[in-house]
Amino acid sequence: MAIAIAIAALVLISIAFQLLSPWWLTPLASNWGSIDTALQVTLWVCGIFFVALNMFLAFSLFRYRHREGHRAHYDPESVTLERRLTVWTAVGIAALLAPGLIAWNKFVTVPKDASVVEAVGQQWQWSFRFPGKDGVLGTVNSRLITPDNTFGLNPDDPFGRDDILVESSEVHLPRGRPIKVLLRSKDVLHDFFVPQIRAKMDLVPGTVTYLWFTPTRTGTFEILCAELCGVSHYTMRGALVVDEEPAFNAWLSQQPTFAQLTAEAGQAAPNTSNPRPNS
Ligand SMILES: [Cu+2]
Repeated sequence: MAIAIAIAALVLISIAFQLLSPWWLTPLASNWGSIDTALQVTLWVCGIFFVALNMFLAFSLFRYRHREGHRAHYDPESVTLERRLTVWTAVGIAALLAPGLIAWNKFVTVPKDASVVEAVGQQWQWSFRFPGKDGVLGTVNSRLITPDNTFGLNPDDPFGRDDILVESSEVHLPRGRPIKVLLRSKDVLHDFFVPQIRAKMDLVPGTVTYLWFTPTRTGTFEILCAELCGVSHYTMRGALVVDEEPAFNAWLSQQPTFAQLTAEAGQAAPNTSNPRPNS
């Protein structure tokens, strides 16, 4: 009896916590309403089953409690009950999976007109690279990373000369255009996450991952690393500033290109020396 009351109380407290909790999704700032829909459907399906199953358990404990003169009877199989359980479990699982699959299909299908930006993660900061006027990112190699070439750009690749390098962890993007974010890590696993954008993806050393989104409102949003990546993981934050197109173009035009930075560093361009010729 006490257990039945405790289970019913837990259900009611859980519902109250959900209704009164201040911790809810931040207002959406991208096209990913379908991810919110998937989250809501998951919450509702799990919530309904959580309440129904636990209340049934509490009811059964109360209804079939031990009483003098009552005897349990052995009923090992019930075809009707098993059929119902199978059907309703299948409906529940399908309802959980379907919205996620629809959202995932959109998530992995990048629009052809998406503009590209690269986000580079390292312990414990972000930096960013835009392709420049030619629209193509130059090739990179971790072995080429030096204090003067923090992105590891290949100095012999003509596509890399005009790449725009943002060495601060604040990046600007224009509102209303699809953006493909290429994700590259210099060291360990990181995860690019902007709560208001919803989209997040792991950065995996040795490969390039990606995600895409269309910013739908201007503002400054926090970029987080959502993968425990070392002792200072919590400091790995950045800022995503969504501007209207003219303000974005003005900001972008102030960022240096790889060619400008190498010239500043006093290196003759193009630089053909390999910092580790023997490796
Ligand atoms: Cu990290």
